[in-house]
Amino acid sequence: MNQDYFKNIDKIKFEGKDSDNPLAYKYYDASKIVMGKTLKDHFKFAMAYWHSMNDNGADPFGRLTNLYPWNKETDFMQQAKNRADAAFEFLQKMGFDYFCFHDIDLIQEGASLLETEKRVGQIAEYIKGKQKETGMKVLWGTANCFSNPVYMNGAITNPDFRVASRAAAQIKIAFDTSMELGAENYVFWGGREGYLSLLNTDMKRELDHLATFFNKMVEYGQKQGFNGNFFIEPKPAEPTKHQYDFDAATVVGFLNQNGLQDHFKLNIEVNHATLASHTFEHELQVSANAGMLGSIDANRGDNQNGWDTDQFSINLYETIEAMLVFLKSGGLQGGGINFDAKVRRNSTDLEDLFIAHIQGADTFARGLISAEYILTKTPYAKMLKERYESYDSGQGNSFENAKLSIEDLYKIGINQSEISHTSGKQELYESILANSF
Ligand code: XUL
Ligand code: CO
Repeated sequence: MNQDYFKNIDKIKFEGKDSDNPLAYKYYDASKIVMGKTLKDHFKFAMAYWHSMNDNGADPFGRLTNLYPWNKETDFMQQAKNRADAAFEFLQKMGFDYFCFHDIDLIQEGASLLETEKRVGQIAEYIKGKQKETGMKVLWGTANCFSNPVYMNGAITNPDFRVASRAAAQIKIAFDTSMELGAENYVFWGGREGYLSLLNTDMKRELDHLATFFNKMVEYGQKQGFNGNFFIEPKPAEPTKHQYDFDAATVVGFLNQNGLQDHFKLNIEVNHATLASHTFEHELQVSANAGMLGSIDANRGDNQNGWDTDQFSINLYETIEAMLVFLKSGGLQGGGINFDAKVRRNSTDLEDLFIAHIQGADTFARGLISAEYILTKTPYAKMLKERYESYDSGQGNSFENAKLSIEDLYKIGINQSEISHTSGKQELYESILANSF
């Protein structure tokens, strides 16, 4: 049954910055070329199934405020089909080509894992049919190994092997389903992989289990002919007090230490970066430094709140700084921009979903266009290059190429008298940024 859930909303068009139509793109012109590539190809915008199709406004203090029409159906299979219909209608109207999902976003979890496997398999068939009709693709799939109470002590890092093996089985099902739907990537977000108290935790053993499991997933993916990327999505805490995939640097270290560096990349989420006391651009840069900048979960936090508010992106300054890193490091490896964001509990109109995603897409488009402007039309790149020019030739260059010993450095350094100050020009860099849009 193909209902028209958003019948009052037409396909969202690009109308330009002077438009006052909230249901039109002001900056996201999909075919616009920036740095030699269309905005559509740079971004690969994706809808997050769990927020946009499943969220109902419930929070830890209050019941749901907004049961979407496709979720009102009580028969779980019909509900899942209605939800898929709504998802595909939404994607087509937004002009997005991709979605991301957890296994149990697609359909209500069964009483046993076996029952869940059956249900997920059935709805995947239905979704595959809709993909054939519309050309919609999966940016990444994942397993929800954090909602079911069985994971209260962790999933793969659970002290009890019975739970760890259940998590492994659930991940295999989610991975197989993702492959079935042609997913370009597969994500691991370890919301319950970590500890609440170190007193009752053998951290080394748990981390070794995680590494062993990831290595087995690499083997399994190869055996199945998976051509995509595995991504780890760092987050320091929430729901677990301390999560093992704390931030990008921690994850890069873990991957390198366990021989996983050639098979994994990172999925960086804005609000996870800020929870780790970093900026979004810092986390992108750390990933890019390691050659592991895979994908982005786009949202923003709230300056007054210390938790994951998952709000849609509107922070232009933050996005421009991020897009500078994005362009300088050659974009994303295999991934895209997934709006891991939800409308507020009191945003209860269906059009709010559209307005939120439009603003998110416009913010990224505007950020990228401004970053291109900064890199090509302002002194920015030259200023940055000149800041390091003492390493471009002479002794600085010898040091950079590891040709100077500590004794050599001593001889050079001991004679550096009266080093004049060189301004860092931070305010000038900031004014370039502030005048770029
Ligand atoms: C949680 C989060 C997840 C992952 C996928 O903070 O970001 O939704 O993106 O499990
Ligand atoms: Co996320």
